[in-house]
Amino acid sequence: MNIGLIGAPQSGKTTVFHLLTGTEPDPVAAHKRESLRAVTQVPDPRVDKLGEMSDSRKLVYTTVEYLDTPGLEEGASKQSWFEGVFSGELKNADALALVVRGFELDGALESADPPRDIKRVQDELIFSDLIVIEKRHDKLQKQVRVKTPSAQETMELEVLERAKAQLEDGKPLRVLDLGVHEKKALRGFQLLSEKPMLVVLNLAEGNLSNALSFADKLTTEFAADGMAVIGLSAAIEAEIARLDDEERAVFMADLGVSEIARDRVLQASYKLLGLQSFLTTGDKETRAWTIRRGETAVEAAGVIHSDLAKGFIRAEVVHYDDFVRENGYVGCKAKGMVRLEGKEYVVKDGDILVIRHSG
Ligand SMILES: Nc1nc2c(ncn2[C@@H]2O[C@H](COP(=O)(O)OP(=O)(O)OP(=O)(O)O)[C@@H](O)[C@H]2O)c(=O)[nH]1
Ligand SMILES: [Mg+2]
Repeated sequence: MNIGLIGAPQSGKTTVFHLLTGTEPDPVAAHKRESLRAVTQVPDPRVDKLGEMSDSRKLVYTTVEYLDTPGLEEGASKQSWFEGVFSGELKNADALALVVRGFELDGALESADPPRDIKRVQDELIFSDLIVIEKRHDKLQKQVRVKTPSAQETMELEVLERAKAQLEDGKPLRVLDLGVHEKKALRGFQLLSEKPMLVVLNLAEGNLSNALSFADKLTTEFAADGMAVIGLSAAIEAEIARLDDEERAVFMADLGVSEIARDRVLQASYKLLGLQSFLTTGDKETRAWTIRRGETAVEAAGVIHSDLAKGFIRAEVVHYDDFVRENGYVGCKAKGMVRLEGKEYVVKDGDILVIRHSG
């Protein structure tokens, strides 16, 4: 699963990339203008808690990969942000995180204006998709003029027309209501405005708590476009990351912030991908595993090991909240909270599973 960082030049993409992935800036790599990729763990307090309860020797978290592409070369300002050499990499991403500059920058051509930048990038995404859709639409239309279209082609043409209308209306494809087959018909085009998108508002250091309510305001403003906005200050977060626990508490209290934004962004982008976690726990290890919303017990078993899916008999399921409340398996079993579920059981976020299997 990977998330591509996008945004206007100098909006703070690379700063946010290093912050989210815990990597250090490398001046040599930056100079080479190569894209950066790094896998990072998604923090999960449930893993920590279960690990403690089970006295696990090892804790394993889920992961997400981030991708940062270099900004445009100087003088390339007329080029669309998404038509450059790195557009292929972005088209391959499962989701996008749009970094928006909320701080004033010396030498910048324009002052910070987050709503303006969000709209601009959104328009760029829509424009880029429109080119792809129109091309395919024209080609298909020519074909159906000379020969009777198959059912598949008729459906595709219909979907393309709906997508085109949506884009011409200035709206992203992510909020177009499509069925499973229609979505599938569009998948191959790797359309950018269809990808889930999180906005990371990179705010100025001063007055951070006011700034965070600004992020909430923007979330409301852009809700209809299917985006969520999270505010942070990459500069402050980078500093927080360098402090020890005690200093960190003091520093955060001074600023009036209660949470590390890095964790919020990582968790939000995980959810944004339509992902959720089920858990396994024991003295050997406590681990969070990734599944998509709606996946079943046998699919979850397959994530752990294909043999578990093949030999699947039943899953013992107890939810994390019950597990903690009853202080572990013994208490849960006594209250009948450990259920036996079959293959088709839809796994919920936070379910703790034991797979019973043959062989
Ligand atoms: N004051 C302040 N400056 C920041 C912050 N985040 C980034 N910057 C500065 O903004 C400039 C651009 O940051 P980058 O992270 O390189 O931005 P970018 O989007 O990767 O830039 P390109 O790749 O060139 O498009 C740098 O000078 C950073 O030091 C922030 O939170 N506060
Ligand atoms: Mg950069």
